[in-house]
Amino acid sequence: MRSAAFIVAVTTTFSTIVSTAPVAGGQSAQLPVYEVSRTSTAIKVDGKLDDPSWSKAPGTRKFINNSDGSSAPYETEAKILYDDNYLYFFFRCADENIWATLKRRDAHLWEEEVIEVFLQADPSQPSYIELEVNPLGTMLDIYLLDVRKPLRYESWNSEKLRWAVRVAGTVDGKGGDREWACEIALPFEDIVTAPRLPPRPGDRWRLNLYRVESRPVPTLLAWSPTRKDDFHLPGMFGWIVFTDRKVP
Ligand SMILES: [Ca+2]
Ligand SMILES: [Ca+2]
Repeated sequence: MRSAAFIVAVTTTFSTIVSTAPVAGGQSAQLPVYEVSRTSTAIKVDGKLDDPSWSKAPGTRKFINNSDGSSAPYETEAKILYDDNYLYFFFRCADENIWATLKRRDAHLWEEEVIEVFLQADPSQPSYIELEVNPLGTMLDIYLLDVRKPLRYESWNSEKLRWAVRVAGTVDGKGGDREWACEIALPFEDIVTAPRLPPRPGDRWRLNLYRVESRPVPTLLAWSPTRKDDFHLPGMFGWIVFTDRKVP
């Protein structure tokens, strides 16, 4: 169910506009809203945050525990930009022990450490896209027709999808690491349910961003916590709003 109430409050430091969603017990959860700036220069997808556009893009609020919205032990931040052809994501994950082993595209990356993007461009339709990237740079891309009803994801691949990771540490499950980062460029041409492509200022899509941590402590983190042990709850996704704010 979608919330009728949309924008409740605005602050300036982070994109912390919120909307609300009903949750169990008749209470409502606050859903984050991120205003997406438009980049004038193409993003170089190399896992580095050194593009001038990223420095001007606001960060999301810090990721929190998916189960209850409490503050998380690992710092995670994301940024989002768009241009005529792509929706860009940047994740930065502080991590003292980075771990993943899976190297085959579309492997079950969620069983290890990974970041995830869930995007529902038309909230009136049940379909959504799921992307996962692990610190080894392995991609899982899925097109779901409905909740947990994917097209065969080993064969559905976004052809123009680009991504890269950068690791400050070693991906070996041993301590002494600092962080890892991931950059993704998702081509609009694969977001087939979007009401308008490219999106125009004011267009609103549903989105959630997640992080699965395994070592040292298994933890599920979210930008917009679903408050269940389940990421596939589009009604609990946050919102992105495309703006005409331009960054270099
Ligand atoms: Ca870790
Ligand atoms: Ca795939």
